[in-house]
Amino acid sequence: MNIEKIKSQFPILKQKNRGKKLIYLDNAATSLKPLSVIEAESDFYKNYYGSVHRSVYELGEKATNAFEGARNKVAKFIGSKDSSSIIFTKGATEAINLVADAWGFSNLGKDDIVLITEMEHHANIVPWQVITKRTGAKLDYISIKEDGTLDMESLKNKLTDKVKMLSITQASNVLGTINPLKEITYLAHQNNTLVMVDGCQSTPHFKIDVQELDCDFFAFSGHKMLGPTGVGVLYGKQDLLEEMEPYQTGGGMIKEVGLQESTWNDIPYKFEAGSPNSSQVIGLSYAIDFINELGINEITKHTEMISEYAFKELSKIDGITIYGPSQNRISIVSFNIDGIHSGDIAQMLDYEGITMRSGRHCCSPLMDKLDISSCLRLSLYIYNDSSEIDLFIEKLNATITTLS
Ligand code: C6P
Repeated sequence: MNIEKIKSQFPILKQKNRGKKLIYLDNAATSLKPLSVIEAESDFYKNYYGSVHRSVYELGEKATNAFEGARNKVAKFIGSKDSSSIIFTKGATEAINLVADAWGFSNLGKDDIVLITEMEHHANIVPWQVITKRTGAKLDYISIKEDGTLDMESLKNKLTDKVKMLSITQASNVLGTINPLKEITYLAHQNNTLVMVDGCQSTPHFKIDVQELDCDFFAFSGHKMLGPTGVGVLYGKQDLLEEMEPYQTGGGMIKEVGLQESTWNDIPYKFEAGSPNSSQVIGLSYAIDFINELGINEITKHTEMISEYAFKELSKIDGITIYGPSQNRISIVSFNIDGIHSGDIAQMLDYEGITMRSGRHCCSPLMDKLDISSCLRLSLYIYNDSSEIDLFIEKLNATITTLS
């Protein structure tokens, strides 16, 4: 990939950070936006803005066509055979809440079990805590091993006939671990357990094929894959979505409304109450175009290559502990330096123009499991190159010397 050409399409990379050249290493939190995505939203507001799904006038019709065109594009992007399986949400968090609430309330009962893993983000923990409390079900955790991979023996042992749902991240936002999802869905389905996948960190990095994975639900956020904030996607198998009660109610999601009762619209509209986030959805479709033009496999290759380089260079630092496996990972490297607080390092690097996240990364149970209060996280994407990693390592070494 031509990284300089890619960089030139991201206007914010011309900005300075604390007066220094911006080195953006916080892509797992959110990615930067190419000009085509920024302009797509502006073009919508300038040239064909109107109310989606509700208008007979030309502008509204154009807006609706763009919105539904985005749905088709998302379906193709993740290998869904039908666009009615694609529900737009405001992010992965809302998508997981939707399933926990709408599926969980009708399908979980006393003593049923929802299984998640010790490496989940709070977005894939808390919604399940709430729904299991409401329904009398139990929440249980699959262990992770010392090397940060999933303990498949623990998974097999915990997969009893009481387990109705297994909700799991495809890639960890701290460890970088990629979970063997095909094997997991196979085991779960043998047990009549549904599988919900948190695809927040995987979707920006490698090809997703929900049919091949055979997962029942799949969630991701647009803003981590070059798209706007405020838009995410829930994929669900059609029969499951059809059986589920709505998550939110109001305009757009109904067929008929009487004084006391209403009937629900077909999927996906049953789950899209209210005027939708149309500009963000359209922006997301341009992000998908951008990714498709580069080629998702090229993106995988590039991010694997630079993260392997970063992993190798970080491993040379005295007193470093790197979390997660050395192989089969996405381009996230989390670490701590003996005797120095992660927040102090992140703050000093910020003054060198280098933006990284430090803290608990919305993964408190994982932090407890690793027996740490926080860590630093480097996360790379398409516009990062090895010279940025060299600069980062140089500044990190200088910071360690200053703070030791
Ligand atoms: N992780 C991070 O810095 P939202 O906020 O809905 O777009 O995504 C939530 C979410 C769910 N699952 C995983 C695996 C995630 O990494 C995230 C978001 C960011 O790691 C913000 S905390």
